[in-house]
Amino acid sequence: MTPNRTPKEVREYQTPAHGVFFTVERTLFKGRSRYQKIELIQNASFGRVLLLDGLVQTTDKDEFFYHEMLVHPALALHPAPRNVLIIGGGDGGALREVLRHPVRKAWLCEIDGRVIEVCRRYYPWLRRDLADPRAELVVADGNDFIASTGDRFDVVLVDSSDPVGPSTVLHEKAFYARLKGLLKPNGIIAAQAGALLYHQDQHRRKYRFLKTMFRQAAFYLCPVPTYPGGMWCFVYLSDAVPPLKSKRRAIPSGLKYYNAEIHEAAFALPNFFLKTLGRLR
Ligand code: AG3
Repeated sequence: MTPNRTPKEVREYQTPAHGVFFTVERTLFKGRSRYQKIELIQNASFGRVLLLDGLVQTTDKDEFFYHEMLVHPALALHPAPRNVLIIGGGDGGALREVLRHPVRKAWLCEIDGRVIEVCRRYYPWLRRDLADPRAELVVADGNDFIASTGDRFDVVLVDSSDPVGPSTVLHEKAFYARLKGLLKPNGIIAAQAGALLYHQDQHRRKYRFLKTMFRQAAFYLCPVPTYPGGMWCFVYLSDAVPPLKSKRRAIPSGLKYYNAEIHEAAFALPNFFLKTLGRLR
């Protein structure tokens, strides 16, 4: 008789009563930095799975949904994206997508050097891309970096964690005001904004201030199967370039999710969310 052994697993509680789990084939890294708990495990269905403080950040199987949709809507619309800043994104997925475009320079500003160290060891794209002469790694708090940098950016991408907990500051008005001050003419910001199903109050609050700050402020969506609720929100912000029906530069080849039709469709929002945003009564 085979003994009935429960396999080792990691879980994310997406609400106190619901969540996802991954059985652990192998623990690649488990440790604590001064900022957070870092776990990288190997799972038979999803490949490598990175969790920070128990929240799923990146899985091999579905990271492209998220990273392509964070990066390409803004990068494809900007007429000439030369300087691009990524805040967060220590796993390098966003940087990988940015470098598919003919940018001059991409800054990766990640607060946790330990995350970079671990990801560099296990994600070949991060090793490759950090060696790209266009990439500059800055290990710093995004808020401090944007307060002190003398550079200006065509596109800023915010690849932060959830709009609750330690990342809360990266979802607030003061942060967006500072980001806006760093944009060159035609500048665009795209930021991950949290779960469609779970962060409605934060979305309402955020939309209220964003639409007073930017001529173009829009939420857009894409599925991320392993994230809470399965459907994820992003914001698109610009004073110059509307998100829809703008002229697009060539879309890089070889993408797995993003295309011209997905772009237009991503800005269509369900009624309950339009109500949250005050765009439907
Ligand atoms: N940053 C957003 C992850 C949020 C996921 N939230 C969660 N699992 N509760 C992703 C970093 C990937 N570069």
